[in-house]
Amino acid sequence: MIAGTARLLAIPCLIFFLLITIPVIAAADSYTSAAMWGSQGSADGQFAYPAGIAVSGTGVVLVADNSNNRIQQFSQTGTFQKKFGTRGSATGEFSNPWGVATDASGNIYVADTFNHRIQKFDPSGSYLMTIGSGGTGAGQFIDPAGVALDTGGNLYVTDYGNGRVEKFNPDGSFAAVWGSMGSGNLQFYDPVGIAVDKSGNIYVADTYNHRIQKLGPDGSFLKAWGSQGSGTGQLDYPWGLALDSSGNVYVADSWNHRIVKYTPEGNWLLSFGSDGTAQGQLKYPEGVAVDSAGRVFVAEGGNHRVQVFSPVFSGGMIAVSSVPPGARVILDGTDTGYVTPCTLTGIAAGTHRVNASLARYLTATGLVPVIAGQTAGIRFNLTPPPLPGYSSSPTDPDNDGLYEDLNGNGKAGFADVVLFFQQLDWIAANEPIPAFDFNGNGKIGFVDVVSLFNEVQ
Ligand SMILES: [Ca+2]
Ligand SMILES: [Ca+2]
Ligand SMILES: [Ca+2]
Repeated sequence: MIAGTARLLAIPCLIFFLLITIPVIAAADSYTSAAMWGSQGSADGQFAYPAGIAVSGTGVVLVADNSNNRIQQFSQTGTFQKKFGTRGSATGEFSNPWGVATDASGNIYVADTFNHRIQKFDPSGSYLMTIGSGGTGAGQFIDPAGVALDTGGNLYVTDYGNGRVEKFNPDGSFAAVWGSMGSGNLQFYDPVGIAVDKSGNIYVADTYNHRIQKLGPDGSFLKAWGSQGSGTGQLDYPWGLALDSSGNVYVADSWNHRIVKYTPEGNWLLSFGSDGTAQGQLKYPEGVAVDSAGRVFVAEGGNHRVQVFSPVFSGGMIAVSSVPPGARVILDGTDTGYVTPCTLTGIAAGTHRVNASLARYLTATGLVPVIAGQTAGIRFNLTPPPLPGYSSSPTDPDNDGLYEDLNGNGKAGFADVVLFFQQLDWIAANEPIPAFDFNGNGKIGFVDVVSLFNEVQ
């Protein structure tokens, strides 16, 4: 026994882990202006009070050029590609279009506001259909302002003048109407921006109530946040609203000349922008859209331009898991207080040493390269220490968390049962109990030897 213990101490600490880098976007710390284009006018690439903005799945930027009564299409870097529409009320014509959205096929939906209708176009800008008409009935509008699509291709519209939200089926037929004019829950006062998350929850910029309302997929009231003002948590005429791929909420807080970002639950994360004309400043932002990389596109009604903001990350994240779970996580020699599985946030870019420590299992160590803005993942397979006189750890051939192969030769057999019987007291005193508790009664004893014997027959 003494000789065995001496040999055990001589064994170098074995390391077992898997390292995976997961391309998940971490939380941005701030945003910086990356590009802007446009000026007041009616030439290609110029704007007159641009209102709505959308980024399609194929990456083109569509702008509802409100007072020019047209939709303009750009590349993500601002190269003018095409335009369609002119002032009028015939199909394909507009009267101060406000909101614009695209579906999964790239079809374009335009809130043709003062014509009290939604028009649908194919990705090339050819007219497809008209949805709704002027009025207060089901499926009718007074000045529809915002449009959004869910993952199933259903259309949602903020019916600005009627103070409500309407839903239409993919074929354009009326599906549902929610809300009425007012300031209570599920009441709206001139709502503009609208977006739908992957679960079907509906976010509405309840503009003249200076708040955001969140509805369930069935139109039920979930929560509201915001009040008029310029402080943190306050809004002043929130117009456009968009979601990113994680469901975070971006609001064009128009009269505060800023963009506000919230969690999906409505918790304030950050804001950026201030009143002005310089790059990075905003004037009456009306429309907001977010692309799959997390870049924020803003239609600035007051500056007659589009400005693009890129997320800035000061650090990354490390997602740590282990088998079995519950190990303490030590980062660069300091106990983080977290146990696996967990995610460490705000980690400086560079390589970090991570340890996972669980009572009686061998401590595992790994080096994790962290990239700002990304989540690096590390998973530890924690193993029991070798039995006295053996150099290999026991193994778990069938991966059920029980280590039937006590001598560590990779397979479970009668020799392992004999070893278990011989070292029963040592195992009970030194090995992790769950790894050898073959009958599952929470302790190690002779019955476990019998259970193992029966299992390896
Ligand atoms: Ca097993
Ligand atoms: Ca064995
Ligand atoms: Ca037992």
